[in-house]
Amino acid sequence: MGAEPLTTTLPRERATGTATAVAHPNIALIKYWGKSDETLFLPRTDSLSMTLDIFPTTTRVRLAPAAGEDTVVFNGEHATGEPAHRITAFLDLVRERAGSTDRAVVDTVNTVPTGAGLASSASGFAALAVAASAAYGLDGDPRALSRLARRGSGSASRSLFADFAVWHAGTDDLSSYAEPVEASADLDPALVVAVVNAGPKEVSSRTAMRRTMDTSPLYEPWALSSAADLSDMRAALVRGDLAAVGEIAERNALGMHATMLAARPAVRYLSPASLTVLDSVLELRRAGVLAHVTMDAGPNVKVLCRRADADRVAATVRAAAQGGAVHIAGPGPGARLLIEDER
Ligand code: 2P0
Repeated sequence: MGAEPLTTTLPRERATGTATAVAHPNIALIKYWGKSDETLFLPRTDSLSMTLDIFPTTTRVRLAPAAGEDTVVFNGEHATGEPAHRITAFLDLVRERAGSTDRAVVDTVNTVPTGAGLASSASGFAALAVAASAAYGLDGDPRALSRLARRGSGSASRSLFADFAVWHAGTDDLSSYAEPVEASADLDPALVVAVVNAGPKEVSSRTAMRRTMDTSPLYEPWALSSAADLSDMRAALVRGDLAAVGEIAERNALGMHATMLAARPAVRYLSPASLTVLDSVLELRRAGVLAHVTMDAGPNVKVLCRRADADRVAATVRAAAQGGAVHIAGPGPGARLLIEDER
């Protein structure tokens, strides 16, 4: 399972003025939880993820030199408020680096079904970083794009890359970037996404990770153990040991949720329905099916299993998910520019 290079890089003198890029979501198997620098989006720990092959985000950036402000269109609707502000703040960074004052029209189509419970900030800022870099004529090198995407949302740094990626926490803007991680072709994994509650979250991940770092006595022990989890995970990926990959991912995620439960006040994302899905995965394991869970800043559960077992795992968690949707994903492609003909 090789890392797919970005298919197109554009030298600076070739600012295109208009560019369209596509990127996919990623799910962390070793979690990012906590920042050492909130302005630069430097994480406290390294993290490692699998890019998915479902629910791409496609983003077109068109420079509008005559316009007085940026325009953001999200799934055909004019965006305002915080979502539009985050995109304008990101474009300000791009303009500063490109030495440009041109405003832009950003048109984003996100294919995650409403309520699918998969965050779109990772695929969204990865696609925006690639499209905006081309439109404004910035460096299209994958590392530069990963560093830039990080400034929109930390997890976006990993969606630049196909299959598995590690995000090095680093110590400054230059040293904090993601890159592909070696994994055996024997792994052949699937992630079954069980949507147990698609409602809006009560505490944003940004607020929750800050509170956890500031108040949870379990945070530092988890951060330390996460470093060990990451090196164990890398070795398991190389030897194609999906059982070990799953075990490590599950303990890392449960540990992250433990840090939040010990925060003051506690942050609890897992619901009774999440725990019912967790129990159904334990049942699968007792029946000899290789399956492990990971959960993010919400109640949905993702189950890592062999691709050959994905339908069976999906049927089991669908029954446990109490009417929630279930999606099956495999390892997905890296972010890339679209050539005009593809649109
Ligand atoms: C992750 N999550 O590694 C972790 C695990 C949620 C739990 O990255 O503040 O939207 O924009 O950098 O990337 C969600 O946080 O946060 C996240 P910001 P982001 O996938």
